[in-house]
Amino acid sequence: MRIVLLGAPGSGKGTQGEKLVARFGIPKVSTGDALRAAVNEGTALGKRAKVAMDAGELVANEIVIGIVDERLQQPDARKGFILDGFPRNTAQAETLDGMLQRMGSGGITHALHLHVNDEEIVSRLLERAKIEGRADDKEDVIRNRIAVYNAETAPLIAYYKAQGVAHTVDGMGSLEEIFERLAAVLTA
Ligand code: B4P
Repeated sequence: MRIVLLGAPGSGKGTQGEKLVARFGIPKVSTGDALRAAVNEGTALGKRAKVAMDAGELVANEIVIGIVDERLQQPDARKGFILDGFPRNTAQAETLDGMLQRMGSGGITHALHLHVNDEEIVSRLLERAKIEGRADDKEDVIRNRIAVYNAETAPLIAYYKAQGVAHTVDGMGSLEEIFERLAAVLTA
């Protein structure tokens, strides 16, 4: 399985991605986690990424594409993978298709779209802000991240529909309920 998780910020991509790793035994690649690690390490790449992340904007395509390209070359990704937070725009999706073609693996098998309403997103992320204190979990930045999602990332649902691999799943409810909905799609 070569899975892409789509959804607004706070829709549960990272949370459900972890559970999918445990159930299906394939690695997860999170561009958000990789970028936060680079920011914490203070690398040149991290410094560039931080400006965009703190504003709730997308980080430059060449940075995230480099991260994913390197990770998908690792042997454990040959048996499949879960991409969490990538692609986030059409250019990234087209680059990913090209990468998979070059690697001789098939294309994306499932694009799982977690659907959650905006008010729930804001409330989840404000809750996370209290626990983790992430710089981009402030209300004005969250609203901008939602706007960027709607403009740049939401069109990917149609992109993957055209490939016949898109599935929208209700992302509201308990973690277990949502996980079972995703697992049902993957085992259908
Ligand atoms: P990400 O790290 O991908 O941030 P996210 O969208 O907020 O995460 P996610 O959706 O995984 O959070 P989750 O729901 O699991 O990106 C951060 C930034 O990095 C972006 O804004 C951008 O700047 C940059 N970036 C990343 N990838 C990029 C790319 N490809 N191109 C360009 N830039 C990129 O968790 C949210 C909270 O909700 C948690 O606290 C969780 O506990 C809670 N939650 C989850 N499910 C719940 C449920 N069912 N009920 C209640 N709470 C729930």
